[in-house]
Amino acid sequence: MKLIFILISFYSSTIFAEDIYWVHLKAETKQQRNQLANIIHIDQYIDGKIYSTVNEFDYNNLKINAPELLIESHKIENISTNRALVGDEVFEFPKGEEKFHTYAEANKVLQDLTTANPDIAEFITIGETHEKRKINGIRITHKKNRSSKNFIPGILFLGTHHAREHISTEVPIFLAKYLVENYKASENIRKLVDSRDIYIIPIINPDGALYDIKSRSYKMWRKNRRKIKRRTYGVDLNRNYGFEWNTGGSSSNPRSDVYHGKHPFSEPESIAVKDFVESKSNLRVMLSFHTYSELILYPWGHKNDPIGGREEEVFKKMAKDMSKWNGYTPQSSSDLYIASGDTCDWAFGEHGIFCFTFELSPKTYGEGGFYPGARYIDVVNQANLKPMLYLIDKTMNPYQVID
Ligand code: 0X9
Ligand code: ZN
Repeated sequence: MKLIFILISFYSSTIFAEDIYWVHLKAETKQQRNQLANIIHIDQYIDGKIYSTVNEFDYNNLKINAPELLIESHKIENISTNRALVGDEVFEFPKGEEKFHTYAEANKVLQDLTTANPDIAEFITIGETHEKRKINGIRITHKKNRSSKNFIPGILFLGTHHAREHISTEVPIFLAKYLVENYKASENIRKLVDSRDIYIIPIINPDGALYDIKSRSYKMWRKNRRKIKRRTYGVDLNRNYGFEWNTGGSSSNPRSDVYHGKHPFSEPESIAVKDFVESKSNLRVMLSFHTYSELILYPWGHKNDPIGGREEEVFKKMAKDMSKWNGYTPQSSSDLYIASGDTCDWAFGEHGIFCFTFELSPKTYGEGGFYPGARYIDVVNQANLKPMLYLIDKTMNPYQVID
């Protein structure tokens, strides 16, 4: 009897996944969009309508605070019925999705690339997560640059701040492989690698990304895995950066999917990015990958005002140039909706770095949303190769695009 009781209490305290709801909302005006961004995370905005996948807490909040905007909704069955068993340490993507890199597989790719190509690649670790996983990456530049006194312009690519956005791990891994593997054969790549300092960190949030695939079922998880209290986990890392933090489009409730954390840079993952960026004075350009919607976003995200000046022209021209290759829509982040505490507002606002957010494919929820399937990997990688090489090239002097 006692044993049964222990077993029941063990499982009830370890089995946990919230229900997830699909919602379709009316948001014809920007004011409505911003009102909603204070309550939920917005997956997609199209023709005056918003579509999103929200957790139970945000869904209930929506029903209380914006019922007039809720057109239709339903519980996502195959997600909510998949309950997570905490403690299961074997990580693999769900059946048919194995082509996606798990955290361990991503680390192995980075490790193998550096071991086989020590002249141009170096394995880096920028910090540790709540669950003590290392946040790893790769530095690609000719080794002579590591000790050079000359200025070598730097660029930083970041993937997977948001757990469920797994394609945003794939594109930076693909870039790392492409640069290293084409160094000898391609003169263009060789020139870039010899004259730029390229940093690629494919998974900022490994705890969240692994949680999202635990027991080989997707959980629609977004945040990191900070334990706040029993059954309440996670800070939205893209609301936790310390520039105009908590000034709109984020929540102070830990149960919300857009919870901004206790204070700016309260999370080890965002601190790791901050410390890294601040330790590299040569960084001029950044690109943070997210999914989905097919957008190229640039600051500001926390307010509607344009950034103005020559910098705005640079952002717009670069975004437009890149959109020719991937077909994504270029716009300022706040054109989409106001959200404060994101990576790029901080990188640009605090350090003047030309920082873009790509919302990778697919374009719509109907095409799979966060989980479009492994067949998207090659397509998305290829679509974004030229934009990434362009950014590496322009890192020498971003202003050249308008001069
Ligand atoms: O909301 C986000 O953090 C990003 N979208 S996602 O679907 N990947 O979660 C977009 C951030 C863009 N920034 C602002 N609107 N400030
Ligand atoms: Zn995201």
